[in-house]
Amino acid sequence: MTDQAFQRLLLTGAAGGIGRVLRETLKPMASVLRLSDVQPLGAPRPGEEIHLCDLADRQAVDELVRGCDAIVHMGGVSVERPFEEILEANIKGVFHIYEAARRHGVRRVIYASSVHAVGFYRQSDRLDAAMPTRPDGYYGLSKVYGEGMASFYHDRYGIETLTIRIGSSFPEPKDRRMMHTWLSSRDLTELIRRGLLTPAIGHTIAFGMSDNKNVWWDNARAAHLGYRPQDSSEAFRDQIEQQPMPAADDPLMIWQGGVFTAQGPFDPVEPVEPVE
Ligand code: 15L
Repeated sequence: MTDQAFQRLLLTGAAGGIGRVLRETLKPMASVLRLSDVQPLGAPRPGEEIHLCDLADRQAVDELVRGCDAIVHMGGVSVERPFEEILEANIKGVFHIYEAARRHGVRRVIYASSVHAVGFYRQSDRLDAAMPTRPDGYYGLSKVYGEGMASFYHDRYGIETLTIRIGSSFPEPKDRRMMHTWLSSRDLTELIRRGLLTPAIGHTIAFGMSDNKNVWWDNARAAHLGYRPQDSSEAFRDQIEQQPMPAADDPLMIWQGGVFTAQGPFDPVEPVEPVE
């Protein structure tokens, strides 16, 4: 696979934790890396373009996508939040991205979905990409919506997408659950590279995990990508096992989505008089 495969590659969410890493690691793939976020991104470095952009603004996203060959869509709200916030950045946002891709002839998208699209599976369940989604909140629901968007724009318009259900992409796993879900930045970058460069991927869904010892997910349906993770959470086992063991009924120990399954509701409920 060749590097500098793209003239202009768009990275959304470039100010976020993952985005800041990909700003460095995806640069070799394109002559110009166009970066966007609602948060400041600093001054452009050589070979970069900076576009501050609210994903909820359809016109602004249309301008953002114009002139790009491919899109790595990491932008949006990345945690559980009230529905109205998720609606703007994630649900409208992903529609605006695909609609702009269609209008400007972009043929390939990498879509950052999440473990939270399947967060209400138990940790004892084993999943592949064909199993039904089980979102664990509004955030997870927005990721399911985005996966549907990717499927529809492929079937209707031929735009190809690698949907990555990202587990936990941090420098290190933070707790026992992340021993299963951890994805190193090196492996994430490689998975994105495969998604951008592998011919004829249609709409492929891959679980974004490193070569961890005990995993919940089977990536056989994404085998055509040839993704071979290099890192493993095992390197952090000793330090993670020094943490106190959570209670057996802690969501962290039961659900694939961990604590996200127990967040909300966000609207304070007025006490209701019992009906006689
Ligand atoms: C996600 O989707 C979040 O964006 C990230 O912040 C982590 O919480 C991750 O899932 C996870 O559940 O580990």
